[in-house]
Amino acid sequence: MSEESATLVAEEGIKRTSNLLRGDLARDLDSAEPNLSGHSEHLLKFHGIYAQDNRDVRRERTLAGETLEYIFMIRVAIPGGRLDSTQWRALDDIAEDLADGSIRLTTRQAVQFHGVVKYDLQTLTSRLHAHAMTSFAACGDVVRNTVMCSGLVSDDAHTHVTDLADHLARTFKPATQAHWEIFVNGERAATIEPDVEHEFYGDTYLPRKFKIAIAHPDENCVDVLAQDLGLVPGTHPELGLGYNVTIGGGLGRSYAQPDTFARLATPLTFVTPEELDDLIRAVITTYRDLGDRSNRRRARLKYVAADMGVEAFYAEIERRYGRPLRAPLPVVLHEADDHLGWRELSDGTHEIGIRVGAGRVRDDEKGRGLRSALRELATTLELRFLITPQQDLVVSAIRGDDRSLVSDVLAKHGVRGVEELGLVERSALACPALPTCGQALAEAERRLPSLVEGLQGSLEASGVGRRRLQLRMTGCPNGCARPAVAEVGVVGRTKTAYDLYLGGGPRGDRLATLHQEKLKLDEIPGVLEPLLVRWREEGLDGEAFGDYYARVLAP
Ligand code: SRM
Ligand code: SF4
Repeated sequence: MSEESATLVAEEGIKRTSNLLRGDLARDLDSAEPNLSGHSEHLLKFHGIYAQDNRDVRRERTLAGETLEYIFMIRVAIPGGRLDSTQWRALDDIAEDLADGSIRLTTRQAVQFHGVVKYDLQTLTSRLHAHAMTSFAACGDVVRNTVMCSGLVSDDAHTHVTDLADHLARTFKPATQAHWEIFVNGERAATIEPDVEHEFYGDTYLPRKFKIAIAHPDENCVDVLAQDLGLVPGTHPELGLGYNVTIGGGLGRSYAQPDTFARLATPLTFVTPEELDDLIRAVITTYRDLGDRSNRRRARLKYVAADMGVEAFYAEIERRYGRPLRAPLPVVLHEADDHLGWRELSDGTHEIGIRVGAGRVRDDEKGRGLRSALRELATTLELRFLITPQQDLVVSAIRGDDRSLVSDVLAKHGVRGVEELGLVERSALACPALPTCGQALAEAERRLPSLVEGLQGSLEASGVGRRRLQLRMTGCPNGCARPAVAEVGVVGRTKTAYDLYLGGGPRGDRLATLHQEKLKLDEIPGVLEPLLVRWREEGLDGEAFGDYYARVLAP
């Protein structure tokens, strides 16, 4: 092994020797063991699957000398979060037959199934395939699920963008046939011709994940500056419609590695639709070749930008692009729309945004609730389902005549309307954390309702009135619910302690700052209340809490 390759992380070797993401997966999936080997677990991620164990019983099982309860999470990549009724019913069937009974909507408009056992993985992936869905490349060191504001799909004014997330998914999905051989059509595995991968991936793919978002020009629900690459549709005075491109964002940090940090993307250029793919290829190959393959914690594009300096980084992209990078148009970001409630669209159809609550679509113990409601709607009507980057769901393409039917079904199953939601609850996000996430240091999704209640209490006690307060909670600093850009970010540090970040904003254009470390969850409302009082007393007209904090209180 050369000195250079000796410094590469083990995952690089696993990729290189995997025969384009096959490795021993087929054999390991067939074995009688309930789990897979370490190498296979890494390759599995490219196929959208995470090996996990139920952490609620990890300790007692270990103490009793029993094997862990091995379970799998499968993430379904859904470009722009767009599904039809048939697909929604298929997802609902999978939740019932093969997972833990829930459909988990993610902050990147994907769907996750939790609690799947090894022997059901191929059945599940085949069912997805039968309904034109896939988990392939939803995880792994590749271009991930592209997020796109649901308003760009619903709104007639943006038809030129409607299919962009699908286009990017097709263009940047790995070319290897491994997924179809192993997870969909096993019998072909023995006979298949050797296949080739895209040049921009090569046989070791990217150093880590690469994320793209397409923002609405009038609102930033996708948190475009948190992405490796962001696209904001705009009109150039000479070139017409196209995209402003932002680059080098990312939010994850690690307590163990102080040289990791959250970073907002910076504007790169303006491209026409015809130029877009070439530009993305230039960015991806820059990342492929210059990203740090010796330290996975620092392997994201943002560190290439920060370490090289923006000027040199842009020059390298330009060289690979082979044309001068045009100056970007000024990008002005607007407050995120939560897409909740009813709206009538310009084509005369209607849509309703439904608050899901940490993205978890399920029924209550009596078998009633959101999951049943959505199933009934998907069975009765031909609808469009749009997952939002806030873990909520917009049910769209509702004909005028069907609007009352939709309202009745939701009411019958006890689904609350937007007017019944508290203002903290309305925009609160949380990552899954315990018991499934292997990286969780603390609870998040399961403790979100009590934190929401506490903060709602602080909001009311402070006399602020009916004003929004954006809360995001995660079980560790990886930042999966994007707390680093929230007005109030609560980030797990130990089993019982959280760091409190304040001062991000509703436009997603500023990082929050650390306000106080190692708080217990029930201390957080008390810490916030006096700050909310000051906001009421000193805030400017219409000023959001995050903006006030950043202007007046931030250290
Ligand atoms: Fe994430 C890892 C869940 C969006 C940054 N994320 C994980 C894993 C897979 C844990 C693991 O590696 O073992 C989590 C699965 C837990 C479980 O049990 O389900 C997980 N991430 C999620 C989701 C489901 C959170 C949610 O509540 O919806 C989101 C799924 C997105 C999707 O559909 O593709 C999710 N993750 C994000 C975001 C937000 C975004 O992309 O808009 C971020 C911050 C942005 C960024 O990438 O910087 C994010 N997740 C991470 C990181 C830190 C990466 C880094 O380079 O710093 C990790 C850790 C890792 O990759 O090793 C991580
Ligand atoms: Fe897991 Fe941390 Fe992501 Fe939460 S933020 S899902 S705890 S990796």
